[in-house]
Amino acid sequence: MLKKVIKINGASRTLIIDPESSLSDVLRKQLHLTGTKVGCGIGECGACNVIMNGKVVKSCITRMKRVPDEAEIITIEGIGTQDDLHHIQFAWMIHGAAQCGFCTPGFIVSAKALLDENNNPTREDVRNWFQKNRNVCRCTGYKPLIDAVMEAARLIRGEVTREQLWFKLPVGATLLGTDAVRPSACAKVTGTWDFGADLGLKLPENTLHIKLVQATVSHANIISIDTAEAEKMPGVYKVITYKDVKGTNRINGLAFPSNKGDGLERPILNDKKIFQFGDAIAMVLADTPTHAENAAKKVVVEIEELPAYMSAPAAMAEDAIEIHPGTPNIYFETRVVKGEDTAPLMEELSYVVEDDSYVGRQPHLPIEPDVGFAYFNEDGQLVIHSKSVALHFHALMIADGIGLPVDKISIVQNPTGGTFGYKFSPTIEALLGVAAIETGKPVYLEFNMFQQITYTGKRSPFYMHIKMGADADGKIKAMETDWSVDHGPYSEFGDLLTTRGSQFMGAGYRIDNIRGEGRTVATNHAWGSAFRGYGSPQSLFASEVLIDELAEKIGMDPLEFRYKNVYRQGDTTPNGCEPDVIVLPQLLDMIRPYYKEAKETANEKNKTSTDKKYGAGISLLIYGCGLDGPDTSEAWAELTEDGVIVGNSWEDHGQGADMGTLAISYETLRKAGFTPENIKLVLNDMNFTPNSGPAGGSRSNVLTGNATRVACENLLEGMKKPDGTYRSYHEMIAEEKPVKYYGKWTAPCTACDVETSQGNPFPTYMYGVLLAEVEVDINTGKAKVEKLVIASDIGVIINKLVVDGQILGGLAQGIGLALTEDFEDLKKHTTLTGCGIPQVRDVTDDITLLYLETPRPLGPYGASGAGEMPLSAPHAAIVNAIYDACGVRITHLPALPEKILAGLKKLNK
Ligand code: MCN
Ligand code: FES
Ligand code: FES
Repeated sequence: MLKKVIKINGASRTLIIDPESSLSDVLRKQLHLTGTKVGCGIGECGACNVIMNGKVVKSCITRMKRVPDEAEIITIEGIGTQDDLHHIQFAWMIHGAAQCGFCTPGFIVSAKALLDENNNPTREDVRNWFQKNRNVCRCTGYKPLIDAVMEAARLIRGEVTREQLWFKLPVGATLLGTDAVRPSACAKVTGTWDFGADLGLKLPENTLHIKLVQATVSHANIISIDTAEAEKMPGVYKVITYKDVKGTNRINGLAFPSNKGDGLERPILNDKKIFQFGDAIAMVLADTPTHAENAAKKVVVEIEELPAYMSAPAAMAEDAIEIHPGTPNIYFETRVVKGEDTAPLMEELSYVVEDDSYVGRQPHLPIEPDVGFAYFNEDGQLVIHSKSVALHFHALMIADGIGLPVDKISIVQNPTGGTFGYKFSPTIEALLGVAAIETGKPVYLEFNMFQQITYTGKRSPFYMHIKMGADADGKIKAMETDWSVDHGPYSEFGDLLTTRGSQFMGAGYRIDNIRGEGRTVATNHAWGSAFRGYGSPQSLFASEVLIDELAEKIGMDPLEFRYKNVYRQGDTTPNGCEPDVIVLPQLLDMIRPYYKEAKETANEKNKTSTDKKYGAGISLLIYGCGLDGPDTSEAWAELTEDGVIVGNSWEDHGQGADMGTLAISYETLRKAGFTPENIKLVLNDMNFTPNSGPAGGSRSNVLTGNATRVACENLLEGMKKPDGTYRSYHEMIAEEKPVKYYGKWTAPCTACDVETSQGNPFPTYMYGVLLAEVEVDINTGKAKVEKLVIASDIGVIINKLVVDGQILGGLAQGIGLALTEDFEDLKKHTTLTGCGIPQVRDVTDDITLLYLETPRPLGPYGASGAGEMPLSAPHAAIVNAIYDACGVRITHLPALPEKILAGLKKLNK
């Protein structure tokens, strides 16, 4: 042990510390300064940045023995408080720079050190600074962060005042489309928004720490699990295996009726078999995390290794054994039957192209690793706190498995540091449930980044083949599609995902005749979970790249070819229903001038440039809002003495559920004179908030927005007096009128038939057209996105800061998907950097956002969704631009330098 005196946030503190412990542990665990976050834990993300003696340091890798005596350390808590914000924190709020907020303290601390040195930086200086200090953000696309630092610098220099910058709402005016700051922003910028690991440090003393014994192979029979040695280790309370699980020990994957499996193949703790790397085989519960970790190493698992099928083609091979005995590896099939038979048509059409394509296992890479805890409350109910973005679904999915009736389970969403969809599936909820049931004590489980990356769901790779035919006039007449979805070993939502192939291959264009067939395949690579865009990034990549190939064959410009074929009034989607609104021609019109300029600029540059080649490409971006068919959401609104409390389970990944709920409630309630300050939100606690469905499928703004609107309308209806004015709270009580009103909204939709894929699955869609400009280094094959322009129509904008952030963040993930991101190699793709997360230098600062706001007939106040559209096909525009630059057509992502280089070599032969 070491005694050290350190000055923390201006105060001298005497600490007794383990010299080997990290500064972040001492700050968080000994000093309870939980504003400093730990993401990667290995010096890659900057979430833990603090200032030490004027320099930014990564506290997760700074050993206490290296911290000088009397060191002056500044953490986020020392920069400003909720009552006394620093200019940087203020600027962060007004630029919507904190989405999930997990990276926020680390960035703000880093920015403080920069502005202390130089209060007049250029944007490039700021970008270089964040690059140098390895600040990584997965939500924002970085641009708002740079905007915030530039604004803070202006404030520091006294060129503007906060008063001038703060959004002010004229009395009674609408909040829609404004830059109003989300309610959680202040807590996020001050480091007081307690994420799961922060709350974990504040749990009662008798809390047990869980560590997992995980599979180190991808496919095996389990012969025995020996826990004897582990149970004798210091501090161990219990070692839990499948034998201890009171229920069926299976997660319910909510399989479609036509799924050949029962959806019950995912064990909570593996019993007979290991299905993938990282599978949880046992849980060790101990008094400290270290004791649990040490004991976990002593559990002996005897296995018989089986051949691992690490891709759909491998698992579909004739000689492949069934991964789940009794269920074929191809366990779900769907078809598209629209219009006439396509085979004879293809024979006759003037222009026919076909190609294979592949979009891989994109990792979600939130900066906050998975975390949660559970306990029994005073009513004997099991309460699980996690990052769940599907509270009611998850309770249903784990109830039988852990052996409790669903009404004895309550899930609460902790403040969440991004999920991008991986939390649409339960991860640690059932493990926590089993541990709490087995011990009767509070239990806590956190993943490190390695576990987050290797053992949470991933985007499911699609192997696709599309054939498209156009007539002599350049009108698309027929399409044939075939796709195989590698969904990993667990079926949950794999059938639903596979139907996305039928919905989004060829989406955006009038194609009257389609035949297609898709299938879901069990493999031993990472289990498939939802990822932003959910099947549309795979499907649209295939069709949007092929559209360029078809345009080339016809000899038409890709933009004009799209213009000729996109939905017009009366046209139908691949599912045979009319789109909600017709906006693609207008969006292409908006992009056209930028596109022409981009092409000219690229041509000019290419005339003189030899080592670098430049190009421009476009793609359509489309996604539907909702779970297919008559999707439903619920909310409530309660009148109180002080105003209105609005309750719903609009789970917040970081996208801005709080802002959406507030703006939509206020838009309804302002008729009765309520102000945003009168509206209190109660979100995401099953004991208080109703079933609003999951925050997936970009459905919440439409579904829960509508349910919230209806709840508030019902309240106003209840408050209405015969003369049209509204009763006060006291009048309502005096008249014995109810003060709490429920709202429910169901989409008037029909799910697609799995045999034809015909139906009307979504109440609204989101549309975009993206222009990407790239530079390709023809010596290295490295492609760089230089500029993006996106024209979006997501209906009426509820909050401008939020939607700008959604679009910028989604595009940044699209750059990653196009060029670097993957989770394939279990040795290499195990860190944020190894997985190719875009850093600030990888995401262009030159992004233009254009909007068309076409009101949606079924959206709340005309709004559609926003979250997934920007990631539906940006990678197609980037890949189309790479082709335009250098003639190499990448059809299998990511477009790594070696692939481009190989393509260039082939061209030069
Ligand atoms: N919005 C708006 N105006 C519109 C449309 C939407 O202001 N016309 C706002 C909404 O109020 C909401 C946000 O945009 O705050 C996204 O709305 P919506 O598209 O309905 O999506 P959900 O609220 O259902 O959120 C989920 C969606 C999905 S599916 C993923 S995955 C996702 C995403 O949003 N993951 C995210 N955005 C994310 N953003 C962050 N920072 N982190 C994630 O993990
Ligand atoms: Fe320290 Fe990532 S750099 S947590
Ligand atoms: Fe940066 Fe979420 S706001 S990681």
